[in-house]
Amino acid sequence: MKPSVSISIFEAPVGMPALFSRVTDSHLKTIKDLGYEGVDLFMDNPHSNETKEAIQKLKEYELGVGVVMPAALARQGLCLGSKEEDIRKEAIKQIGEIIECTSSCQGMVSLGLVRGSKEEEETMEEFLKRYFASCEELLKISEPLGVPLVIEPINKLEINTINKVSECVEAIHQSGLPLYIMADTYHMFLEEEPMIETLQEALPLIKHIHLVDSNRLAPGMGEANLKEVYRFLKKENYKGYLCLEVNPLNDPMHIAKEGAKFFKEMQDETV
Ligand code: LER
Ligand code: MN
Repeated sequence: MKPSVSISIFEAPVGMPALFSRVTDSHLKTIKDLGYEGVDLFMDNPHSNETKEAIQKLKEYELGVGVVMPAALARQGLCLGSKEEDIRKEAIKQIGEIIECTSSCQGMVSLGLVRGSKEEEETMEEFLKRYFASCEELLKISEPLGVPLVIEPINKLEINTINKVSECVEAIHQSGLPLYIMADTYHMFLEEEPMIETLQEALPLIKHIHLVDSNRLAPGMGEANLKEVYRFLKKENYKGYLCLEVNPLNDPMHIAKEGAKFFKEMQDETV
């Protein structure tokens, strides 16, 4: 299991769970020195110089890229489940370009907030039909490039579709598409305690995990039993990233250190 942190290429707006804002030498040095092995990357424009430099710098520091997150596009109103065809098409175009960029750093791409919310008067089936039609378009780009697409269940205060990991398992099976899950324990804490049973069922589809406490801070800073989650994943031989996709508050260094302390303690325990 590989510990990692979230970082944004652009200046992260308040409320975006990027532990570090901007891919600078000093941030990457801190991440590396604290023993993290990679990052999840908030990306908006795959063509910008900032993005190209960020990918280059991550390679220099030998930090892996777990998942690239296009959440900023959702903030601009783009979503893959939109009823408005031009919005849906534009979302497919821009996320398609992010997938192409991600293939240069061996990451995966998240289809989390960018799926969007369903209209009040429509059924979930109607929404999911449009969303999975968009995913099918994106798979035509991602599959030849070997970039897995992961769906993140997100709590209902942020979005009204696929709030639970268990719903995500069912939706993926029904779609029949080769899509995977990115589980986030912060959302799981709000939506489906106890987590272990759900994780157990979803494990064959889970490719990535945001390991975040109940208050969206580092493991050990809130109320979720993440030691139990860690021990379970270790026992199940999960080999992916455990990413601190957390709020920086005003002190990202402190939170990064708290996360590193948690991982050190857990690694020592299971040697
Ligand atoms: C959304 O709340 C979330 O957890 C992030 O992964 C952003 O995409
Ligand atoms: Mn997340």
